[in-house]
Amino acid sequence: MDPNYMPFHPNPSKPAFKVPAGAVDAHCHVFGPGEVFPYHPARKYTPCDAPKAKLFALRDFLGFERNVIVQASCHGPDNRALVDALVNSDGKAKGIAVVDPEVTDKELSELNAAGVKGVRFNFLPRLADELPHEVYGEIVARIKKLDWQLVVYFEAHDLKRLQSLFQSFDVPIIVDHLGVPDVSKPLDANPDFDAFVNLVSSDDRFVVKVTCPERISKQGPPYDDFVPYARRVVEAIPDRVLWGTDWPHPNMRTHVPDDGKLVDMIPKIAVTAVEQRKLLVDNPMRLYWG
Ligand code: 0GY
Repeated sequence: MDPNYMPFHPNPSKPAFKVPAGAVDAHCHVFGPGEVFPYHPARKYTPCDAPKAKLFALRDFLGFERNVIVQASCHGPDNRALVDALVNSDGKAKGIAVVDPEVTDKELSELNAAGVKGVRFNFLPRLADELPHEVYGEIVARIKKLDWQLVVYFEAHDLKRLQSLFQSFDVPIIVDHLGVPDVSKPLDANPDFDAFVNLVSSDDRFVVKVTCPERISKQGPPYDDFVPYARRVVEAIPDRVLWGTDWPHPNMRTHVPDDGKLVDMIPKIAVTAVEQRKLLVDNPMRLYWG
């Protein structure tokens, strides 16, 4: 592991909030173990090993029933650790892969059979190199045939540049981490976030993950500056939001979150039982197990 990054919380607390039956942690990762599933040679960071058994134990401890495991950049387009977790999950995990433009139809259909439901495009320069935009369009045309979805990871300042690319895609578009807004601004004085909320409210291709307070918050725990931003999106599009732990929280330098405390934030973000059920059960089940 990179020495300046922190491993995941060794001993998370038991959440006080009981998630509804059938809840899905819709954004988490598996890393390695590196001896079995080596990290990608062109990766931009080396994580701590976060193997499937640890993820499944955390799922049970927090009260969740299912996971959506997202391929992170440290494994590049080598989805072997992801597939290994999916096929050993007793049907309780689906996946989002990363693929090369040269991926074959046979490889795509093997990923599909293992439980992959989409691909991720990562637009953060610190994590991945951007491809020519026409290449993204070619990949989307191929995944559409499998009824897959797209997950996009970008930061708020980049939305203007990327919006027309996203709008050219004819598949569900799942936005990671609220589109990474600058939460140091008051909610009512953040035009970039207004533009984001307007976009996702007016176009039902978009689904938003209200995830990652540990990365987005400028204040740190208990991440109060993140809450109104996540709340606004849940209020705007309650049928198109997802929640996840982001375990094992790669690339954290100053602190690692207590996953139990992250679960305890859910009632601040999704206030009513109806909103909580949509966020944690109905929306992810429709998108990933439907
Ligand atoms: C995340 C966030 C991060 C890492 C990755 O692909 C990745 O390596 O997604 C990050 O460093 O922001 O989604 O967990």
